[in-house]
Amino acid sequence: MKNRLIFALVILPYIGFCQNDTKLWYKQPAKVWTEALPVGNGRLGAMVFGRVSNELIQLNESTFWSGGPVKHNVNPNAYVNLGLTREALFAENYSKAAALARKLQGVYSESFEPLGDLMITQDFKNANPSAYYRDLNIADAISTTRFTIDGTEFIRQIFVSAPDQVIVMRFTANKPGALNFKVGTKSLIQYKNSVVSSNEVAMSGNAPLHADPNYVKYNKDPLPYTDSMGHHGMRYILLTKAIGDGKISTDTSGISVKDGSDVLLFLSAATSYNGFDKLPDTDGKDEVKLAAAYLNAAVKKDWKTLFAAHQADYHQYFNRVSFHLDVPAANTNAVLPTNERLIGYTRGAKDPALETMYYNYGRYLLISSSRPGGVPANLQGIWNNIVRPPWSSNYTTNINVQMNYWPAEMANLSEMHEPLLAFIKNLSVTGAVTAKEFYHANGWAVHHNSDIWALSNPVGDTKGDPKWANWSMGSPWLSQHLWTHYEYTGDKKFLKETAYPLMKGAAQFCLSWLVEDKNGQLVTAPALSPENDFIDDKGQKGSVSIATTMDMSIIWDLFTNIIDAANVLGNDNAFRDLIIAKRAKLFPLHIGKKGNLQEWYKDWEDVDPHHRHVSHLFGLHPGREISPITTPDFANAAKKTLELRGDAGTGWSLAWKINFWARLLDGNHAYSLVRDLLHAAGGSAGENYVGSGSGTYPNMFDAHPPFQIDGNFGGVSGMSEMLLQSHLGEIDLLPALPDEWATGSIKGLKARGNFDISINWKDHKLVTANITSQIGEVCKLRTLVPISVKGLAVTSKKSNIGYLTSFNTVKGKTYELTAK
Ligand code: FUC
Repeated sequence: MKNRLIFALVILPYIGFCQNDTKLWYKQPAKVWTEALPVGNGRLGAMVFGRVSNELIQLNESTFWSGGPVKHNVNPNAYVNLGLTREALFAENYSKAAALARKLQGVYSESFEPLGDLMITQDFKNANPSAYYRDLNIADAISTTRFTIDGTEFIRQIFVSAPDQVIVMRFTANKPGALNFKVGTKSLIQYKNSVVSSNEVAMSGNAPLHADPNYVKYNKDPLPYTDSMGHHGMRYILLTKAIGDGKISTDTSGISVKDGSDVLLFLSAATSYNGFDKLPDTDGKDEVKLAAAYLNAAVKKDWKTLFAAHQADYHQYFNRVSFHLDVPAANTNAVLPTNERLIGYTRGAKDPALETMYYNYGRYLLISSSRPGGVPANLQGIWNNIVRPPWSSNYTTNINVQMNYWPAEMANLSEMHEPLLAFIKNLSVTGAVTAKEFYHANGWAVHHNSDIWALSNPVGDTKGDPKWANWSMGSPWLSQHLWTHYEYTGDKKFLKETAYPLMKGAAQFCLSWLVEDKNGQLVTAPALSPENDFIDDKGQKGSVSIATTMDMSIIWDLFTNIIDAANVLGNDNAFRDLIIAKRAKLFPLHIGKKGNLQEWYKDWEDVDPHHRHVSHLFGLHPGREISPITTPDFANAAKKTLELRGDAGTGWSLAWKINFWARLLDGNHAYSLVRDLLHAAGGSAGENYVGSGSGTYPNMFDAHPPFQIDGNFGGVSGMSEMLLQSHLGEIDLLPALPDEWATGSIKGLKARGNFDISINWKDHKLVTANITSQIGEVCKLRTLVPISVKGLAVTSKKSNIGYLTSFNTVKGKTYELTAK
């Protein structure tokens, strides 16, 4: 203990580790998956365990899913039952409506599959390693494992290159000839190993043709590899090649390296996935050719060249933003290995650098799991080691996939949003068939589950609980991302050619889906408030009802965005006017008897008042219908709702609540949820971190539990919203700064209108800010103190909250603000 203190207080400050916010490090190898370290390039992912004699690198490829293109018209009875469900709902027979709603359901989504394991065996004859260390350096996107055996230091480094599309590992020993190891591959999916050449091996096979979700237990074969027609799931291949000194040889068990000292291992993988609508076995890509092309190009380059290209690529994204908080003088927690550091933090240590590290880590994870041209980050990003993973590791649209992308624009990673935007386009194709065949509706519809095949029907197979399966607001909610992308970039071509037509399609679905209640107001029926249950005024429990607040808020949001978009584009006025008229008839928000924002059509009780979903606050975040600035009464009601719901929740629920409290301009409450999200999962001691307790695993993955990446991303979004908001047509600087973040700075955030923002603050007060106007929009600022703008004669006007300052900007110019 004494030694540790001396190390912490005397040595580490010199090496600058005290403020460590870019290195996850450990003194022992990973025992379990949530201790292993994730690396990735958006397409290829690896989990590095850092074991000494039996290293394990678990591998993923983002397009490797079970199944094939969606087969439509899976439930021809849906439309008739939609009518019957509505009849039951308007007759207030909610249990009958729930039973009928099941009859609207179709097939389940497919699953994201693990590719395989790379096993590295290094026989040290039971000698004990000393000086063991492993880390993940998120400033450079590289992981290192280092240890010494019998006086020889062994180092293994691994990164995943986006420019070269391969995983590169380097093995070194600081004594010539000391490097002896074997490399083998295996998979939980059907596979076969073969030899390609004297230094290259291959593993290949097919994904399952279908994978039942892990909670579906009634099918005889939950994981078929073929059907009666002889179809197969997509093909995959993993190529592994060693290059270096020493003697390298191969056989079907893998690659052997003898008497080397510096060896590179290249991993290249590809699948036959060829788009959401193509059969991957008969109409797939040539995965062998693809993987070989990546590999053969990469092996011609040396480590230095490959690493330099990787650095240049990664840094262009990661270095856009830097977030700094002043650290208390004796921050001894920050010098601990990450697992111990999380436990210290959970026990109450102040460690602002851990909070900024969580922020940086979320940005790292987004850059590593979502790249233009690829598929969106799923429930686990691109990291999954289970064949029937939790919730199929799919795209869940009643909160999760959207949360993955909340930080994309504001944290200056707009390009990483692209896979989701492209996916939405795919969904509009399958969703048009679903809308038509299930409901005889216009436009496109998406329900709560999807997959790489852009599945859009309500899942559940007529047996699923409607409270999740029948939620139908996927298309309007996802459309918000199209509008947000435009708002941040100002890209009118994107708005005109891509976003607006898709948003309009979602609005057309909503117009078909809405019906009039007896008061002539437009309502949704069936309507869910994911995944909560009510108790109606007769004491009946149910989940399927009419016009939930979430449904109405999502539709209000889409309609408002459509109106704004049509005004920007200056066309489609007739449709805009129709939407204006319909928006005015939407069933409105209500304040309940407890002073809360009403969740249901009527002021009913909740079966679980502390339910993890708080979907009825959609209008507060990610929507813009509710705000203390524009609608103080509804904002107070939203606050009451949050108080009644309580802070506790799953990982993503905690993350969402950070965003809610930030939007309520309550930085201290948001901050206390940041602390909850960063809890070592499994209780304050953090020892039992597998499978219980929400918060953060030792590798800093979010614990739902189990691992779900949405909490990591929602956390970044929430922390950004504490420092900058721009959803109300103005840029609010430091809207929810907590007491604990008294002094700090953030550089490179984005605000809507395509402004780059850097802010410095001291003793809880704004000091200076720099705003670069990328497209020359008018800059409207809200600050808690009056400001001056260098070179401009502007005055700050007092407002209901803080001060407003407005000025015209010139494209490309930076404006320097100073607090008065
Ligand atoms: C939603 C949530 C669950 C979980 C699942 C993947 O249905 O209610 O908590 O996050 O998605």
